[in-house]
Amino acid sequence: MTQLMTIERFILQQQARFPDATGTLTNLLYDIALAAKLIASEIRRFGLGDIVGAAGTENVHGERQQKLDVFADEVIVRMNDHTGRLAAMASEEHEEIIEVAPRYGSGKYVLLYDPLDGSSNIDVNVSVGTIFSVHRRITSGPVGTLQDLLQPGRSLAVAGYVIYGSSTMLVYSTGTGVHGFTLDLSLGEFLLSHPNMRFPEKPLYYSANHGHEKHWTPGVRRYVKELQGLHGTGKPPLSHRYTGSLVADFHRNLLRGGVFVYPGEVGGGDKPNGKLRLTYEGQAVAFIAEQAGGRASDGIGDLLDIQPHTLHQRTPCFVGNKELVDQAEEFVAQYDHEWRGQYLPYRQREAQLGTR
Ligand code: AHM
Ligand code: MG
Repeated sequence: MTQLMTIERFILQQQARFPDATGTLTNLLYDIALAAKLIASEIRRFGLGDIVGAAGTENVHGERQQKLDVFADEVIVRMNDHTGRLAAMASEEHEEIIEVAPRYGSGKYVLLYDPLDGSSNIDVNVSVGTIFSVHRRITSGPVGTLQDLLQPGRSLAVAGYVIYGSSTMLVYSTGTGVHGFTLDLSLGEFLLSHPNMRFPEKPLYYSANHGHEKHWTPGVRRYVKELQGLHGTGKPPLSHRYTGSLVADFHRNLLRGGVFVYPGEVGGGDKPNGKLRLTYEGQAVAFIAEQAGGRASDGIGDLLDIQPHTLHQRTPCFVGNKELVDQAEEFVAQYDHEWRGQYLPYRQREAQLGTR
């Protein structure tokens, strides 16, 4: 009989390769996998909840969507706030750092997450996701601090995402490749379905919100034309695919090859640093991309090298096959001189602070 590789078994095997490991990270990953199962189960029931709710409540649609975000957030907090594994957390749903009570011990790690990314897609039955990243704690007081949470992606211990799609998948990396697990509903277990995920050499897709094109810089516009094969270089065009859920777009591009583009906006656009949050969206996909043979950039340099200054700061993001991301940087360098200051204010600030 073929041996089923559950996520627990796989993580334990990985841990065995590091004799000094205490198992904390392993258990933290179990906690996240369990939270993912609970969120997946609630998402599956969501449509039915709507029918039930429609009987008595006004405006159930909006309220319910709100509740699913909050539900996902609460599940993750409750699953992790008492285990002694974490010193602090940060979530898209919380303006401030989520402190972990000192009575639960001061854990060695901090967790950053977006509990339900792509939430505008919940109502219309398009895939959504959970994104998470884990840093080793760097301070030593009784509770974790912002300093522990604001570290460059380069020093991540774990990053991953869960996609709630036609099936639920958990994809993660601890820095030794990227591994994907599919939730088997009959067993209630995540089973290894995609070991050692790598971007295919020949990319098929690019993902970008073309509705914002008039706010793109000249470099980004030219870059996207290049992706469309319009520069007469003889390269085959990439097809365009965009869902508005980062996890879904990134996951498809990881499996089929491609690049996700959310640039900074200029010329009256209201997103000078793009839309993605650096710490719990950008860093996580960047870490996974690199581990899968790809990379991520903010258009100027590696996204993993950016030192965050605030929990919810945004970053322009080009992530996917390495050569496609390299190419984005080339176009920005060649055509966007006049925009750089406006386009990437926090890079400027970093330069002023001398942190890069
Ligand atoms: P959210 O965290 O509020 O859901 O926003 C992030 C999402 C990403 O999943 C997605 O890539 C992006 O927003 C889509 O933005 P837009 O609708 O501007 O294309
Ligand atoms: Mg989000």
